[in-house]
Parts: sequence; structure tokens; C-alpha cells
Amino acid sequence: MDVENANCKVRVSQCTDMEVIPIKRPLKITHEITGLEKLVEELHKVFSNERVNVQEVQSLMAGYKSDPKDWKKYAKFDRFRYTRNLVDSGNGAFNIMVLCWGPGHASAIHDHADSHCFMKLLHGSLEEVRYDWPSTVEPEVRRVQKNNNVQPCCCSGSDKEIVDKMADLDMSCQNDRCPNFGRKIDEYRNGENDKCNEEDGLDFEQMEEIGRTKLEVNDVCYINDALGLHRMENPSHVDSAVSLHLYCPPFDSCRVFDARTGKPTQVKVTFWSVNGKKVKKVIAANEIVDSQ
Ligand code: 2CO
Ligand code: FE2
Repeated sequence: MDVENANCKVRVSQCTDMEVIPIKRPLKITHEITGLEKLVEELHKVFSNERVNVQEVQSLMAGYKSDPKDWKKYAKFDRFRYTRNLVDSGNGAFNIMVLCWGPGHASAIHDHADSHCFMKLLHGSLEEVRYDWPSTVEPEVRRVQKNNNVQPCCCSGSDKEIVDKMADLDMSCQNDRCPNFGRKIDEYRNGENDKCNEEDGLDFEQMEEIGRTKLEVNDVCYINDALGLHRMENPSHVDSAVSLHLYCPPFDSCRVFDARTGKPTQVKVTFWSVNGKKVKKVIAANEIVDSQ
């Protein structure tokens, strides 16, 4: 199963048979959905099913043609940073929000907390820069994939029982991100060529860029932790940008990463407004009650 047929009702790490084939092109409109309200209604219908394919959500979002009169009540800007404005909390299955980016505003490099992330550009333009995970941080989805594949790494972080089994089978390390990749486990165990330990002292590394996409109005794109990390930026020094984001399952915290060291920090994600009303104090995503 590829990414497009993965079930986005469940966390990314639960989509165990998902092949990590990035969806390269931003999607364009195929069949039209009139109005943002109608889009939300259609999303509720789709998400009432037990299984929802990534491509179903993408096509729905692509089908809505951006019209400022639909989303201007959610478009609330801050001078200093991008804002997150909740449109609908999707009966707990998803949440959908409008993000407002002033000139030059950008996000930190971040993950998506094992959720599926869909994004559509409503106004202006945005640049998405993708990064590989730092080798010092393992996302849940890779941990699950590794345990399912029994093709693990020889490093100390791996399950000892599996490493023993690999040694018995005279196997070499299967993890191409490991400095011992391709070396026999026994060599590692006997202390020869022990690059894992040599590198133990290295707890930082520059983050590696793996792709860049410019998004124009009505383009739709998708990311999850299996595809990597990203950073969004409004490259214009003059114009603002507005984007529509859908996350499933919804999450209330994620990790941000230092580009120079790869060091992660857990942060709460907050809303600037809910249902078009500015909240007095910026509120955490988990403080939302489903009554709006
Ligand atoms: N994920 C970021 C956020 O929800 C925005 S970047 O696009 O996914 O704040
Ligand atoms: Fe994001």
C-alpha cells in the first residue's frame, strides 16, 4: 500500500503496510466543492467511516476553490508570528484550521506527532522545506516499522534479543543510517570497527534538507512523520499568506528541532482564535470543547 491508500483515521505508525512514497506534486482541483462550509460538511461525512484514505481527503481539499469570503472570519494575524485559527474540531477524528502568515513569517522545523497532515494554500504563497529526521531521534513510525521488519540496527538502541539473533544468523547491520551498516554483528560485538560507540559522543548534527516545494493558491500537499520533517515559510517580505490545515488524529503537542544540532523540544500547539473568535489567552489545542 502506498501513502495515498493509507488509512488516515489511524496514527501513521499504525499504517504498518504503508510504503514511504512521497506525494511529490501538489494536487490541483478536480471536482469542485462550493464553499468552506461544504468542505467541512463533506469531511465530516468521510470521517464518519471507519477507514479514510489519504487520497480521499486530498481530493476533497483540492475540490474546494479558495474564496476569501469563506475564510476571512478565521484570518486573524499577529505581527510577530503565524497564527493557528480553529475552524472545526471534526468530532474528535480530525481538526481543521486556518493558518495566517505575515510577511516573512515561518514555522520552526517540526514533526506532526504521528498524525497525518494535509495542507491547502488559500492565499499568497508558501515554501515548504523538508528535512530528514536527525539520526539521534527516532519517530514512532520508524520504531514500529523496524520492529515489524526485524531488519534492525546493531546499535545499542536496538532490542538485544534481535541483535543476538542477527549475530547467530551471521547477519550484518541492516540500518543504512547506522555507521556500522553492512558490517557483521560479530565484528561489532568483538569491538572491531565499533563505529557506533565512536559516534556516541556526537549528540548533534546539522539537519539535512531533502526537498523544497513552492505552494501556490489552491495547491494541496500532505506530510507525515514517515516522510520526514518540515518547515513552512512565507517567502514574501510584503504579502501575507493564508493556508488551510487538516490533522488527523488531532494533536496538542509536537516536537520542534534546532536546524544546527537536530535537538528536539516538545512544544504545545495553540490556537489564536476558535470559530472566528479571538481567544483572550492563546489556548492549547487540547483545551477545545467540541461545542462550537
Ligand atoms: N504543522 C504546523 C502547525 O500546525 C504548520 S506547518 O504545516 O503543516 O502549526
Ligand atoms: Fe507542519
